[in-house]
Amino acid sequence: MTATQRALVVAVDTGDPQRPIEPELLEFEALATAAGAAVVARVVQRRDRVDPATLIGSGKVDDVAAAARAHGADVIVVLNDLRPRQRRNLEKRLTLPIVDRTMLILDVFARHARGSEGKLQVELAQLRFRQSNLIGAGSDLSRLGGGIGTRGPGETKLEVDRRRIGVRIAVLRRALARVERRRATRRGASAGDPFVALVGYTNVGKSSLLNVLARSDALVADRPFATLDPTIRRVYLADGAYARLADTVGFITELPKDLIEAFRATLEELRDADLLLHVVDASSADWPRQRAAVERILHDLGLESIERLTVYNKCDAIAEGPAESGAAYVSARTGQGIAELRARIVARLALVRAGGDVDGALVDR
Ligand SMILES: Nc1nc2c(ncn2[C@@H]2O[C@H](COP(=O)(O)OP(=O)(O)OP(=O)(O)O)[C@@H](O)[C@H]2O)c(=O)[nH]1
Ligand SMILES: [Mg+2]
Repeated sequence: MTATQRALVVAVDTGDPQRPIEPELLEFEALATAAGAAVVARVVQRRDRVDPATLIGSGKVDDVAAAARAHGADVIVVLNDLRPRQRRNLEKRLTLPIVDRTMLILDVFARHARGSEGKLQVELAQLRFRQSNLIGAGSDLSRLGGGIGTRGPGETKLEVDRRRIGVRIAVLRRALARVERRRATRRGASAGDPFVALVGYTNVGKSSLLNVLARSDALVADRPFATLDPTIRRVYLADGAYARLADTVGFITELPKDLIEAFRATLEELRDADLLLHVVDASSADWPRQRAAVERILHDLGLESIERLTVYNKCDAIAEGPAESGAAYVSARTGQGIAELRARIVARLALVRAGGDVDGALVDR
């Protein structure tokens, strides 16, 4: 991206008591920042349901236009997912590019994917999203002028018409299948040690934990989706006992389905895990919502039957945390609880090996 884009945040709060809007707004603004934008203002409208034509009420659109002018915004980022019709109507009246949550997440991914597989996965997700939301041919994209929502490994290739997007998707699928076959072969060769995988909400400290456990130096950053390319390290557990520990992309509430689709191969590898370490950020007031979102995604991916150990991280940053029997309490920063974590992993793996199908009734989660 060239100059930092000034983003005006727009959201509809439907007042669902199960889903307070504040944590979602904070998370959304962190995504906008990770996409390289500066959030200049917020407009939140409280209404029972979104407007089918313009998302926010028609009168509110004028307020948004005024706020955008007053703050010199050059992009509108919308928390709620937009239907193609809502997007078109808003763009007509606001004459600014409109980026919704899915586009923002895809954009953060596009900015940070490094490996060839990650790049292919991101481009595939972007194209599928553009295709299903009727974005993609010429006008919208050139109006975005290379800012958020347009960036990607395939940026120039995105400027093709819809018919060619279909062709490009087929090419990407084949390329990804080749990369995945190569990876599967490599994985087979390193089998032996049990396979343990870190899963959890984005930014909870999964990579930091991998680093303390494996004494490695995977990328750690205080922003969503720092890790996009899967990493595996050999980790010492106890005398003569090692595990292969995998770090992977973090989850987020309503992970866009096009992303899940594109990252399916990476996520499906989790099925081979003997044990999942579900890392939770105990220092975040938002941890119960994050934890529930992860549980839902694990379920959707068909991973709920894999043995799971909950690991509350960042315990250095709280006076009193959640208390859950069977869970581990650690700090990747101070090393507190790490020795116990290794011991718990050994114990859980022993149960998995002994029982084959030890169920939750026997094991405290
Ligand atoms: N206070 C505290 N901060 C931590 C701890 N572990 C990680 N962090 C911080 O949390 C932020 C995220 O850490 P990462 O390890 O990158 O988190 P992640 O889960 O891998 O994040 P993604 O890959 O982006 O999903 C960084 O700023 C870390 O320094 C901890 O035990 N205590
Ligand atoms: Mg990470």
